[in-house]
Amino acid sequence: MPGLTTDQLEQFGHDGYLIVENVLDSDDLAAIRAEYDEIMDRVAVDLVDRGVIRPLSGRSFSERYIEAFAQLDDMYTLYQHLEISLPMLDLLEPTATMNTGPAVFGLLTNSRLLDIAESVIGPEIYSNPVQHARIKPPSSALPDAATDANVAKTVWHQDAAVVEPVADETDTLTVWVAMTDATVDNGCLIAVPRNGYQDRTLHCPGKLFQAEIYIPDQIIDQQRVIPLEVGAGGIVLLHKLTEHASPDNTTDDIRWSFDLRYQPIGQPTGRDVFPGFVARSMADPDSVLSDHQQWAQLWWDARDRIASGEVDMRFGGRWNHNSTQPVCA
Ligand SMILES: O=C(O)CCC(=O)C(=O)O
Repeated sequence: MPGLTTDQLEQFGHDGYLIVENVLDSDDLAAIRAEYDEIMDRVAVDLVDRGVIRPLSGRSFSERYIEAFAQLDDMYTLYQHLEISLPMLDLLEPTATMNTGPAVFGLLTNSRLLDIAESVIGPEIYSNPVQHARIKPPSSALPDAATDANVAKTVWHQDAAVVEPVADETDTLTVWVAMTDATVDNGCLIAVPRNGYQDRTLHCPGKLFQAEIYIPDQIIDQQRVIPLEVGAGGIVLLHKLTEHASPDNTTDDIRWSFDLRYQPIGQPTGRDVFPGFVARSMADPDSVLSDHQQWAQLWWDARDRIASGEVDMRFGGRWNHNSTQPVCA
């Protein structure tokens, strides 16, 4: 599949978002679903053996996920096995886990995603480690206090605000991949079109977790908010300054997506305790990381370095000065 057309690029430049349908094919989606089915089965067996949950009766991933979720007090018990990054906690457990499976690596290095990324950022492509799996059960199945954007609604923010200031000039592109249809009802992305240039908006430090920074609702131009619905296998591109969020999932099924980020090689990622890698390079093809095991090992090594205190997580301070602003109260 070729990259973006000139019209699509122009639209992206103007609006700060672009919906592209049918980017992943059914084999791509099936590989990821199979990986997640396997994880779900493995984790469920362990949780049942330990008496944490009752055996699951659901057949599909979605049914089993919702059923397991409803029985857990702590979402991380299950979620940490499904997320594709480490939790942004100051104190990371040495046993913290995540999914670094081959299907996720296949997604990060998918040639159609890279063709599209290349249209925007050029042929020297680095996979930025700010990446997440979001598997959102019906909001009715969530505990009232659940605010984590991996499973609950996502507060307003710009992606340029979630990284360290060292990456302020980095040309990061967010590629949001729909694993299920994303609709208004199940909490698709919503965004404020940029209309060309826009700067960083004020963000407040997160209330429960410092890392969950947010733009207060009252400074979002609500009249201009639009939903970004897209079918399973489609993607949404976001400019790093585009204000976006996602509302509650009011359906009775899951809303599942991955958000990945790409940037030109050599620019700071803004989260350098986590590992990125060269995903495509015309200038130095030998530098491309194509071995899944090597990539996975980068993440486990990062976990060990952070958990042992060899490196600090070092995140989240950049918006703390706004905590006394009335708008952040
Ligand atoms: O999927 C979501 O709910 C939020 C995704 C997001 O904020 C992002 O991709 O930056």
